[in-house]
Amino acid sequence: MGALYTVPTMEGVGDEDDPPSKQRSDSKDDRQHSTCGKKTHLKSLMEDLGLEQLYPEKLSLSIILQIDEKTITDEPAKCNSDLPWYFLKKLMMVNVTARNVKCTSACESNCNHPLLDLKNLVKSTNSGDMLNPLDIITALFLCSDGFVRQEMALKMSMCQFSVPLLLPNCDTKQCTLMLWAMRDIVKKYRPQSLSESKGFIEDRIVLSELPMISFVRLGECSLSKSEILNKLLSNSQQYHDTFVHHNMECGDSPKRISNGLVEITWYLPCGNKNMDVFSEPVAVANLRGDIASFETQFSFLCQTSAAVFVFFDTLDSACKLLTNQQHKAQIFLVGNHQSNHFGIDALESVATKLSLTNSNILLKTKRMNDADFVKKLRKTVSNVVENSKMKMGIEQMADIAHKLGIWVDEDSSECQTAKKNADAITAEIQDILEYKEAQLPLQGQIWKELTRLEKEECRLRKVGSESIEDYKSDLQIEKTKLREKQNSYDMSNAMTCFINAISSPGIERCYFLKWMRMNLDNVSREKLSDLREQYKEKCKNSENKAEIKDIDRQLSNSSLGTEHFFREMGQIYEASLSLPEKAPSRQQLQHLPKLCAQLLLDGFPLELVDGDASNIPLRWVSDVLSQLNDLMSSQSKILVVTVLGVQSTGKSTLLNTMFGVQFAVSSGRCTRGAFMLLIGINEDVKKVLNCDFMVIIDTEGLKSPELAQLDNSHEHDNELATLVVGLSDITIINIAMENSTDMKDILQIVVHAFLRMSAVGKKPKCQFVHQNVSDVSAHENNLRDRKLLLEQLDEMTQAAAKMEKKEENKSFTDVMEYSPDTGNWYIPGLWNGNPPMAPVNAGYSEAVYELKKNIIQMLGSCESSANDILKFTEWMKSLWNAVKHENFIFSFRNSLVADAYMRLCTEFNEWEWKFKKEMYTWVTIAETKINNFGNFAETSEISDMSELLTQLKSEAFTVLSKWETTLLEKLAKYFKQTEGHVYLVEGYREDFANSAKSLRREMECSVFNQLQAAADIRQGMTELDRIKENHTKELEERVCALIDECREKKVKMADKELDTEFDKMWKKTVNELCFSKQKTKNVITYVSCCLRDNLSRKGSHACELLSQKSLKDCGLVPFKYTVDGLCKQIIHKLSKIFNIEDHVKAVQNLADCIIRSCTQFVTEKKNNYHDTYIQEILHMIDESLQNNQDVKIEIEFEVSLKQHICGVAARQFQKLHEDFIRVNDPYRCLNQNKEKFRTDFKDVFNKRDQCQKKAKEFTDRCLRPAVEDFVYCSLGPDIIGEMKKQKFGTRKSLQYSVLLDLLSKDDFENYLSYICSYEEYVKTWILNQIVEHFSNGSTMIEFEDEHVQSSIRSINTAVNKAKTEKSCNLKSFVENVCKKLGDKLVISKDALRAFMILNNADQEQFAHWLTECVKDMAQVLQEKFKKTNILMKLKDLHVKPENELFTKLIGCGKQCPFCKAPCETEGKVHTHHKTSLHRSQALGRFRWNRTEKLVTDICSSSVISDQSFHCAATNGKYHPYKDYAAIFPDWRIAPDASLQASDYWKYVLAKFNKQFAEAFTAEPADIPTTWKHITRKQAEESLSNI
Ligand SMILES: Nc1nc2c(ncn2[C@@H]2O[C@H](COP(=O)(O)OP(=O)(O)OP(=O)(O)O)[C@@H](O)[C@H]2O)c(=O)[nH]1
Ligand SMILES: [Mg+2]
Ligand SMILES: [Zn+2]
Ligand SMILES: [Zn+2]
Repeated sequence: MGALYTVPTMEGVGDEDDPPSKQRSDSKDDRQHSTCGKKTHLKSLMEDLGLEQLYPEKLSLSIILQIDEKTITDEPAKCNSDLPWYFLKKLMMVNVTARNVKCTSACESNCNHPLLDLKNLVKSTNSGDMLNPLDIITALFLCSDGFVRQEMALKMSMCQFSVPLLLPNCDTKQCTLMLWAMRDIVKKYRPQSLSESKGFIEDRIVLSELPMISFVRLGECSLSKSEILNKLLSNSQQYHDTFVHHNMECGDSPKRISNGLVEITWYLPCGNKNMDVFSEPVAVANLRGDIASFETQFSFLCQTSAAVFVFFDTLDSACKLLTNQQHKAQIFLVGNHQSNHFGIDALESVATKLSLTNSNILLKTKRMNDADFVKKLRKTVSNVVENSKMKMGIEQMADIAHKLGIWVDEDSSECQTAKKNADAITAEIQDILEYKEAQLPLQGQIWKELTRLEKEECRLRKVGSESIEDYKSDLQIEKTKLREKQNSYDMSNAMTCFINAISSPGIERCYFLKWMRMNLDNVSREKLSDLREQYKEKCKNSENKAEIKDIDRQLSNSSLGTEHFFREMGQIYEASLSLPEKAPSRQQLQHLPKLCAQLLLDGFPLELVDGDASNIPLRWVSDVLSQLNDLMSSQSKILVVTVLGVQSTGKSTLLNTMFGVQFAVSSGRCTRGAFMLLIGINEDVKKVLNCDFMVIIDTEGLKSPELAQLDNSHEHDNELATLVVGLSDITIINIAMENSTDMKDILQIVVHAFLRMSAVGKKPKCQFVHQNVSDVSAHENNLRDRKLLLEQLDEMTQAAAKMEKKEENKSFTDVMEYSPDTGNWYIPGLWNGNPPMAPVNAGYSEAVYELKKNIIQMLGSCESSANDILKFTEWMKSLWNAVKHENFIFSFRNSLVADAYMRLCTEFNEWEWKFKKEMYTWVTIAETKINNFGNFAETSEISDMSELLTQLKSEAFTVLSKWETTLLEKLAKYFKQTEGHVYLVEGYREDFANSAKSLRREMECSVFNQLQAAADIRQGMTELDRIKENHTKELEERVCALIDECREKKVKMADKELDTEFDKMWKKTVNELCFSKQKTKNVITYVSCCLRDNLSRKGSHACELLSQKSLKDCGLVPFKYTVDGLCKQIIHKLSKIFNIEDHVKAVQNLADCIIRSCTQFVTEKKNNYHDTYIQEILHMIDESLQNNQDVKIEIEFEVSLKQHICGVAARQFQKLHEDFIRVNDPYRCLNQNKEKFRTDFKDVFNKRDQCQKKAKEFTDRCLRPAVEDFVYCSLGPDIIGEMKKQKFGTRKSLQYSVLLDLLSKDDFENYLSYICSYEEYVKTWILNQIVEHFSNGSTMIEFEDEHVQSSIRSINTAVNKAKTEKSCNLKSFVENVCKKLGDKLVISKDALRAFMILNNADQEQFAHWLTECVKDMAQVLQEKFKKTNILMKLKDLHVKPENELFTKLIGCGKQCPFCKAPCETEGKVHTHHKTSLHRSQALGRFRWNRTEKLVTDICSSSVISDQSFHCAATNGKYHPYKDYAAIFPDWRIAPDASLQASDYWKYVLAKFNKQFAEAFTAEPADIPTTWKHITRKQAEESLSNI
């Protein structure tokens, strides 16, 4: 290198182009050479920069763009290897300070010297260790692949930095023309000729044919060429460093690899004579190093430039170099007359040889300062530019380069093949509109029409008076037709080529897409940029609405980019999905989503929303995303950043600056729809951010309201905003509007979107970015503005809330987290000066960087919303589906929300069941205690039943309170967790808390009642017990006496004799005993009393009605509601308007339902009657009536219903009571035990050993019934628990199972009873399920066995304990045993009493036999259980599983006011009733008035149509369906978002149409065509959509 160069180095010359020889003598370099052997300059520099791994050309965009630690920390560069990254980071954010790269370590060591040390000070100012920025740039270019080079060149040109034209490689001496690298640069300028017309030229710079002026140096030169060039190009107000020069930071460091570099820059006029340096565009090239060393470069410049300016100090030896060139270029010699070495003679000889005139020679003389000199130079250059014919585009330079042996960066085969492929496609384009119609036909009118149909399906605006379902079916048929039409097209030539090309591997595909993009841009640029400019102009004055609209249409027609090809791909794919699955033409397209997903991973954008059609091709996009998910490592998390704002306010520019990406940017309407792209996150910060990819979404600008009016695009804006806000974790709201009223209208859209999100459970964050605010103190000054902004936001929130009928939202901060202080950013204008020559404002880049850091930080902290791609897709689908409906919030349905809700329900149900189960057990124990009280309960310290009751009640209270707190705590904890998207169901939290509280209240009431009843009943029996006790005693005495008597008579008596003696004695005694007949209460009077008391609160009329009929006469016939009397007349008047039948039916239904649950309650009661029973029944009735206020009832109805129920109940209770009296009648009891007395008598008389017999007797008569009872107490909860594990987990899963079962039975009668008597059907169904489940398998046996065994264990323990306690006789021993069992087993007192008589068995022996007998008892019980069938068992269970499951799962029992589908919302208390499966009104017996045909309409569709309904609730007046909430405020009827959920009922109605008609005595419905095609499988699948 530089071998020819002989002139010695001059000290102190101010040239930044250090000769290579100086480098060689550089001490550090020498040192390096000695230690590292044969290391070249290039290698050693690469090592210094830490780039050796990336050389050559291994640096790719994905490395540069990913977010890593350096992105978020602001650390200055510490060592040389930091410098390239530091530079790149700043460059990617178009920061003009990017080239000021320097390690801090060097200057720090300097600052740390507190002492005066001049020597060191002098030494350290030497920047020998510093790296020249040019070296860094050269090194990076050498390491970068084509795409990074393009990106760097583009960003450098935006900074108005010079860009490499010829890139040297000091190792190979090979230089490369950077044609590809510069391909992406597009410049816009206005030459003099267009300044009048305000026209402009926009062109890809490599294609523009411009005169190029080159500046080179010959030998040493004391003039700083680069600095002079910078001055030459800067206008008077603003100096800008286009070229690196020695007076810049590190500019004086020796260049190690960048000599031989030719840089280029452009001067482009803005059309203003006073400001333009040159009035015509000109390219300026600058060769680094001495031409003597870089002849190739010099030759290249001489052949491509209009003029070459040679800077020199001395001329002689090198003149050959100048004269040898066959230059096309004019040569100018520029010398410094002030230089010591300047020789006028040599100059003259060279000038003569080159036949130059004075005008070709510029000398800087003593009297000339820099400014004068630059002025002179400028004039010379101007002359050349104006007169030269030599104009050349960079693309044309490639040939010259090849001839000179210079490589061109486009030479690679991948690049060339890609170019060929792209050219083949774009060469066909003549007229864009025609081309699109011919080659991309699927996305045109057909797709727009499809979009219209899709939206109409959701909005039903044009349904008129037609049947909605017919209308929807027609829409579907139309859609199918359009898809067929799409499929009828063969794949166009262009698309075939396109798909082939993007199927090519790796780098070639990237080249292809880039070529396509550039080619298409070139094709449409001329037209588009003109249109965009016009659009921008016209928008300033919104009076030209029609024109604007026209331009907008033209813009959309004339634009053609790669996105149109991808869009077509999407349509081809979507259309193919309507083909049969096996169709080859469908199979062929299966791979397209994967292809696209790979492109996304490579950093290409994906069009989410097609802005032209204003729709998302949902299947296509979701399939691409699901493929993407497969390609990513499993469960990769993503975070989403979006930008929203008015048109052309620099949204895309902001994102590009922030993330270094390339969204389309241009002045005037540019982005359409919404695009997403992926940015990788480096390993080092994945943990911090808790995500693997960042998704960035760029959106089409919102139109200002004035513009929006003209094409209804307000709707489009709204949809777009809702979608992207819903998808994003952070939304950047870009504001660059001077006009505050305009801003307000745009914000309204945004605020609305946020409100909707908060309503569906998502709380995205937002940041307001105010553009073009440059003052440093902006933040302070705008304090007032921010307050104003917040006020406005609040106002808008209220307005939006009103529109969405969510008026509880009062302020913006209700809707989202927002703080005026941290949520606002002020960003100065983008350009520093006047384009086109203005560089990007450093302040802009810095402010954007601050914003970026902040956003990334915020993302790091929002852990709970980190989603993966699949969830993103799910959100996209549900948001878009809801957006298509008018009523977003009601229409929104998202499976993630549904999942989260289901999870919560399942959890909550589990806690609730645990609570209930524990309470059941508790009550059983408490009742046992009460029942055993006074006999052998171990509560000896309590003497009084009322005391026991109080104690138990307070205990119950504690347990209940503990459980209530536990439930609430569990709920709170549940909402604290970060998994499972719990934040989505935050809105239901209150409902669940209320449910917990209500459950506790209910339990408390029921537990207290049970305790009270048990205690009272027990108390009532004490007297009876005493009597029985006495009787038994009396008899025992008589028997003893008889024994004595008999013994005296004869030693031995025959059995027969004994019998007669005993009978005689028995008869006599019984006759003597007095059996006061137990008094039976007249339950009916009690019940009447309670009823009167209950109704007394309802006024005198109620009491009057009550007294008209005696309770005895009530409830004898089935309850039938009739309208009579006055009522009838009133209703009859209305009956013309609304169906009186409906009303009667509704009331009757209500009555039936109440009667059913009361009957159930009554039959469940065992034992004696208690007043609490009837009170509970009345309470149940009141509650039901309260809950069903939508059914209008009269007081007459209430009274007669209560009378009916009480009448029935009173009779049942009377019987219960009488039975109880009878069972406990002392005479009967005594007689029952007669035989026992007899055998005991005989035994004692005969002195037989009683032990074994007594033990058996005790077991059989006392223990076994008690154990059996215990088992039946415990089995209920067991069965419930087991069933809950099955499909009974939640209300929804139960309903799902019932429907599935119906489908599999496929029987009309079943459907009919399901529809007509839902509760009864479900109840029977549940019972059947239980029976079925427990009939097979051993579960039941296991449960029973477990309880039997546990009882036996208790008995054995009790016996053993009693043994140790030494009782005086067997009686007290047995009493002891019973006492020990007092908490667990209720031993019948009657049986025990009988057992105790004449008992003289030996304790030890008895205990022994007892254990034996108990062993056998297990066997006996098992046998017995085995013989009892499950239905019988269920009857005997204390807690009835079928009832418990039913009440739990039937829930609130509400049915859709239109179709009677049951509410499926969990929890007893909820704010809104909902069901996901509405059905045809036909199933609710609705028919058309005239034709009597059943109505097919489904309420989920009706509520979005413009139709009206009328019913009793509207007082017969017509009311719009859309506003159903006004009539049924606690119902939420969501449209069928999937359009498939209702398939189930459609299928059923279509199948059983005739039968239903018959059953409802109507004419069959007109089944819409599409319904007939629904298969059973589809019906079944539709259930999984709910
Ligand atoms: N003067 C000035 N121009 C800017 C600023 N920010 C962006 N621009 C220019 O404004 C034009 C529009 O920028 P884009 O980024 O395409 O704007 P956009 O908001 O994405 O536009 P649409 O997508 O069409 O709505 C471009 O030419 C930008 O260079 C700014 O702060 N000041
Ligand atoms: Mg944009
Ligand atoms: Zn309904
Ligand atoms: Zn409900």
